[in-house]
Amino acid sequence: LSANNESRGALVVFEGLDRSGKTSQCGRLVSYLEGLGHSVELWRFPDRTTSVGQMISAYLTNKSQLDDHTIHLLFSANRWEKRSMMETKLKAGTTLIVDRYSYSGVAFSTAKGLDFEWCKAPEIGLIAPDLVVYLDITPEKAAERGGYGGERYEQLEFQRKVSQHYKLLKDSSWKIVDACQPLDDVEKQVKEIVLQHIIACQKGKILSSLWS
Ligand code: NYM
Repeated sequence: LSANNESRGALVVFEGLDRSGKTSQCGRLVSYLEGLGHSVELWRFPDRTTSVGQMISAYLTNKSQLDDHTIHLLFSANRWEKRSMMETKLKAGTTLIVDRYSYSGVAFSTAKGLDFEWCKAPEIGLIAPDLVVYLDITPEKAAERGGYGGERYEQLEFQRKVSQHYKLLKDSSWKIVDACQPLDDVEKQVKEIVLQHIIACQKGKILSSLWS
């Protein structure tokens, strides 16, 4: 597949519980797509490099305390500050592989008890992914994978709630991949699904906005 100036890149988002394998799969996928000659970049949210991202990072590592609504809006602001760059890249033909997006924002905050519609509202108008790959793993299996780190939210009971809330966000852009399979099998499925979507975007699939 050769890059074509007329065609846009695809916005591919990976979602799933902590330790579902998102970061490994995103890395493998990007190397694979680069090998095929695609223009592709790996992004992640939170993007801890910006000043908003540094506030988020301090919160996640328990160096600061923030009201639940406040941190929710910071996660959203962190996506908004990258929105125009995201649009520019996609229109220039670069595919973006994004480790977490608005679905994490809503699933984690609603798991804390915040209102679902309130949580979705600040995400309205962000670019809608062409594809959401949900790496499906039970919270118990995820916990067995070398255990969680020390960040906020990385606890079994909380991950159970996140898992339930993710399910409420599933729409037609989602593809559920069984993340309990061996990594190589997950990788193979992911590659196939993503390639199909990249081709659809090259053929002129229209960019749309959340949540419509
Ligand atoms: N997280 C991530 C949220 O609570 N809201 C968001 O909008 C996003 C993008 O941050 N436990 C949570 C999920 C993770 C944590 O993510 C940090 P990572 O992928 O471990 O850096």
